[in-house]
Amino acid sequence: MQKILDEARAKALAEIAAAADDRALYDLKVKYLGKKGEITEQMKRMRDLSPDARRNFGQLVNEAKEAVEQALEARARGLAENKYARLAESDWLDASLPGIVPPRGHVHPVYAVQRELEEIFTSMGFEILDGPEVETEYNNFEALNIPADHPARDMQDTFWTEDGNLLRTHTSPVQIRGMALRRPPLRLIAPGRVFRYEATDASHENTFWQMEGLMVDRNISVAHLIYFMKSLLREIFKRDMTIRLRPGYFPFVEPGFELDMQCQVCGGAGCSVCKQHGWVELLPCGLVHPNVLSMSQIDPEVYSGFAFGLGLSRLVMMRYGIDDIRHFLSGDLRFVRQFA
Ligand code: FA5
Repeated sequence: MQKILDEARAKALAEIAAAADDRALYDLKVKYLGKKGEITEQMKRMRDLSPDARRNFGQLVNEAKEAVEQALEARARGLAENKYARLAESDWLDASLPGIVPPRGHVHPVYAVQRELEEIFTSMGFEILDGPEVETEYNNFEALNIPADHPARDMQDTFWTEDGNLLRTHTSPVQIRGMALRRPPLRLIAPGRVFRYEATDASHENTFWQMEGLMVDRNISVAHLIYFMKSLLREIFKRDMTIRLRPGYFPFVEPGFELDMQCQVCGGAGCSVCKQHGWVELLPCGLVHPNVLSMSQIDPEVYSGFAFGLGLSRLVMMRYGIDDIRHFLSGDLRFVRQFA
């Protein structure tokens, strides 16, 4: 009996030492220590022995059982260590490597300049007003002294909606909204998108950005207008720009002016942006027409005001030397990324 036990113990230890994985180890545990395992079977035989022999043999069986249990544990630890060593070799990580930088967006160049303008004007006491892109005919034209049969309606080709409204052709209707919301003295700017039904070229888009400016108070004159326009240009370009002021006609201002800037794309030599003239129309302006004040229930005998309608898209073109306005809404990321 002892010989059988010794043989079973030796075989178990050898097989456990050679077990290739956890599954094989489990099978060996069942084979030797399970209910019908080879060592368990030896225990069952003890009942046939005399009390003395049973005590001796029982001790041997227990020793064999313990030896097999220890061998199983040791092999399980060895297998686990091997597994982690292999994993560390095949699946390693260098914690000192730089991480993967996620792509980061940034604002469109038009909005970047718009934000700068908003800061400049709010620091001078102006408030920022927003208006809807779908406007009423009244706000876009009539309240600006452009009645239905006025030839000035042809100056801005219009997208009409089926219900008689329109896509605003300029930011000037926000002047009207501002005067309905606030009583003088008032100072406001209104940046935003405007829409015109017209053919596009290097300096004309059907969708572009403008920024309206309006100041109404007692004794506002052309001197105020020029001061604020100069401040705007100085802050944006950080240097003196070559500009010219000439008379301009807009039904909602009197007198009206056109402020042109020497083309920054060609330096004034002539290119497709300035149509070979060397000058770009940028900042029309004037003193608010008394009719416009009256229609907004502001007494033109008491108050006067100035207004300007900055061509914001063109200002951004001049600032960065962009040679085609159509880049702005092209959706071409190579263009936009240059301003990151
Ligand atoms: C107006 O829109 C007037 N509302 C401006 C104004 C406001 C005058 C207040 C007086 C007082 P105009 O149509 O000229 O004016 O447009 C103003 C500016 O927008 C132009 O000087 C130009 O810089 C820009 N602009 C006009 N049309 C386009 C276009 N199709 N594409 C890009 N920019 C344009």
